[in-house]
Amino acid sequence: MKFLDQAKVHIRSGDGGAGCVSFLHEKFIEFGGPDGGDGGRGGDVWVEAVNGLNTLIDYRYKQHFKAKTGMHGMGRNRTGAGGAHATLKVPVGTQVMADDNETLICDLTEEGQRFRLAKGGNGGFGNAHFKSSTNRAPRRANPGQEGEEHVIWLRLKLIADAGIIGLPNAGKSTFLASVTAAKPKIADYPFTTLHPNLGVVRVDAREFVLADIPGLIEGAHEGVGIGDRFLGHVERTRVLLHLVSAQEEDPAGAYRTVRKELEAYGHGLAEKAEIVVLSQVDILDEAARDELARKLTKAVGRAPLLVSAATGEGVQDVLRALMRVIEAAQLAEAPVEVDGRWQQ
Ligand SMILES: Nc1nc2c(ncn2[C@@H]2O[C@H](COP(=O)(O)OP(=O)(O)OP(=O)(O)O)[C@@H](O)[C@H]2O)c(=O)[nH]1
Ligand SMILES: [Mg+2]
Repeated sequence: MKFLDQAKVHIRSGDGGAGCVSFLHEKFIEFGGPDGGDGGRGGDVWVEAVNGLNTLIDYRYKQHFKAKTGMHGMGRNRTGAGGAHATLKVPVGTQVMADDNETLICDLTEEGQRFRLAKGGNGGFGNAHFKSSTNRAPRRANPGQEGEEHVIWLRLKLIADAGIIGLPNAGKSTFLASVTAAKPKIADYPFTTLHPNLGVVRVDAREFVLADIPGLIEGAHEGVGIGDRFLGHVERTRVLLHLVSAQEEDPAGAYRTVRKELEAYGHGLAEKAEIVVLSQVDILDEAARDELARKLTKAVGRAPLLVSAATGEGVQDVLRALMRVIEAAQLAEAPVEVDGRWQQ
């Protein structure tokens, strides 16, 4: 199963600067020769893989990248300066495809890897270039060559940073839909979700990838229901978002059922960081909320966050809590320099 984040981007390299027509005029030099300099080269468009980006979300906000035009040549044989390059910074693992979205242009698998997507136009020759024995005072210069224009696709296979788990109908897909552009199916019957869905969450100018999986029920680890088939998708996440619906009469029991399945499944799922949330709280009044929160606190050992994906209440707090865990995990994994050597 592939989860793709993709973005269509328009790029254009810079035009070359024009060559210059100029003649040397000096008081005691009778026949000043042509001295028009060449135009500068237009800037290229590059793509570069960098660390610290997980998604292509930035390319949903900015889709046009243009390098600068080269400067025109000038008299006294001065060549114009080259135009500035434009560089698309993308996460490691990004593939660049041609405008058919099929032909691979480059595959950026390592940090720092760069590829030139569009070459800047050459600068035009100034008239000094056209001087010859037969034409000692050429009045011609070339315009700069035009830059290249392309449409490209950026594609990135996403790996979820956070996974939403819970019983069927806990509101997992609703939560995902309320914080990302993902459009999972939502309905009031169990097992609405048959495949995991992914979305990109943006919170406080940072971003992470959130996955929603089918609901878990008792016996899921033995293949009851369908949730177990997809637990593998949350194995590589850094944090679990465990939703317990406020519609549950026994929230502690609902919480324990899911925890038991995680433990039985193994693969480190039970040891993963977990943010516990009482979801759909908009259906309850104050007293009922307190009651359910108290029961859940007892089962979990700490107070749950109270959230309603329907009204947005508490949602930002959940996203921030997830982001904190993800960032801490990323920091712990980042290579550090010890005695001049990089350690993983
Ligand atoms: N009032 C209210 N209803 C909600 C909220 N979140 C979800 N629901 C409703 O609860 C039902 C189940 O929501 P889903 O998001 O499909 O639940 P799920 O956990 O993805 O369910 P499965 O995919 O079947 O495991 C739907 O009818 C939703 O409209 C909420 O915050 N408030
Ligand atoms: Mg669902």
